[in-house]
Amino acid sequence: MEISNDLFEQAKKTIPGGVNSPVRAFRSVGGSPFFTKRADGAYLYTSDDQRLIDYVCTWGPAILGHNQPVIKEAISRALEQGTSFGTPNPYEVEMAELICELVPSVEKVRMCNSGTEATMSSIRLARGYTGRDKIIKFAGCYHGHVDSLLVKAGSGALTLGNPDSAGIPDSFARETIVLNYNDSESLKQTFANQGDQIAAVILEPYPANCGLIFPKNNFLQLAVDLCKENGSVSIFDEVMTGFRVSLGGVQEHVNIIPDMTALGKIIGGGLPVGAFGGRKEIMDHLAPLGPVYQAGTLSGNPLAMAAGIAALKMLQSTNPYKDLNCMGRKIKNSILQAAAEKGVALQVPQVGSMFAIFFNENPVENFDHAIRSDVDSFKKVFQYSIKNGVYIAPSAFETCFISTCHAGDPVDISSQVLGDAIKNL
Ligand code: KE4
Repeated sequence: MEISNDLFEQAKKTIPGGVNSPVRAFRSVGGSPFFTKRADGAYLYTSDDQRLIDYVCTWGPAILGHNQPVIKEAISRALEQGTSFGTPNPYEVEMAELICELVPSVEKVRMCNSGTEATMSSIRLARGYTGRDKIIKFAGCYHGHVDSLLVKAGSGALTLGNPDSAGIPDSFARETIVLNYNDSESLKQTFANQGDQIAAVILEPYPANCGLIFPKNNFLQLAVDLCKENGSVSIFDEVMTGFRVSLGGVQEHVNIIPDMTALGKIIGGGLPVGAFGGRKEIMDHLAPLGPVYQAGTLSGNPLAMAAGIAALKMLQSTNPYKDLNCMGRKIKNSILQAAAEKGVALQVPQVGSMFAIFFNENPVENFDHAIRSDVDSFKKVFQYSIKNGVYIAPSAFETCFISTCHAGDPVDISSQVLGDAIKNL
């Protein structure tokens, strides 16, 4: 019996479903999850003594690879001074200045402890700033487990087949308008009908929680412009794409600047962090300056700040984005090549170090297209790949991530294995 299986049975006795986050349970890809003993570079080392090339990268943070020496050194240096102070500390200022320097929309930023906190606080601030209640989100976008955003959500919710979670009062859901991503007409119409009630539009600029989807027909600029015209707040949820697609996120990549941005993952260097920032006049509505309350015991924690600063500075100095994109293209092309040989219809949306695999005849431009993809074929590819040492996201409705440590053998081996997985269908 594999040790991971024993551990999973044991975990299930005290942790709901045996996991601390649902998507880790492998529910949609079958089998039970492996347990990781340690991680290094591009690899995870499991309790069953398997070495896996990791394309989940702890869901995004590990863009510089696992166990990154520079980040580790920064954490241990900070650790010498203590773990948490509950007072302002110099690291917070350095982190805030870095984010303001690198993310075009951010003039002021507040640190928190997860992407969920970042998006939750962003929409509360937008509501407080505008005095309005309605929020527009898009089907399939996942913004963390925020009550009013767990409506037609992606990621784990979609993976488990319940994009609308139980426990959300109708009164909350009623304040959330759900539209189709890339549907410019419905967005225009909604603003025409009730623009003066809309506090904010929140969107993943590149939705990556229902596979990976790209904007078309200037959809992002339209969302930002309609908000400006109607006195609403545009919020880019760049928790995943921030510092991943480029140093300044998608907003820098496409030069479309929202009013506010939610961040997380990479800015924690692997430790728990979130952040939300935007225009000064909006951010200054936050307590203690303004009437919108938001707080956090461990917000700006020195260890997490030190780790995140090290990660951002390393990304700034090495600028790995071209190389990451080359690796992404190599994997994409090998999968497409194998699919052509096999006569299998699939799409491989890829940007930089992010890619997804849709078993779908047509390009996937929104949630409805995504859920028509063949998840059984995805499951077979997942199972074949993991048996051959390659771990891709355990859901057809997630995105895979590449780190700087994947260069060379890891990418070459993975391209071969993923290609073989397709041919083996
Ligand atoms: P966290 O609260 O999990 O730190 O961040 C929530 C969040 C917000 N916004 C976006 C765009 C996100 O992708 C996420 C979280 N991403 C998922 C993976 N798709 C985290 C994995 C998990 O839930 O275990």
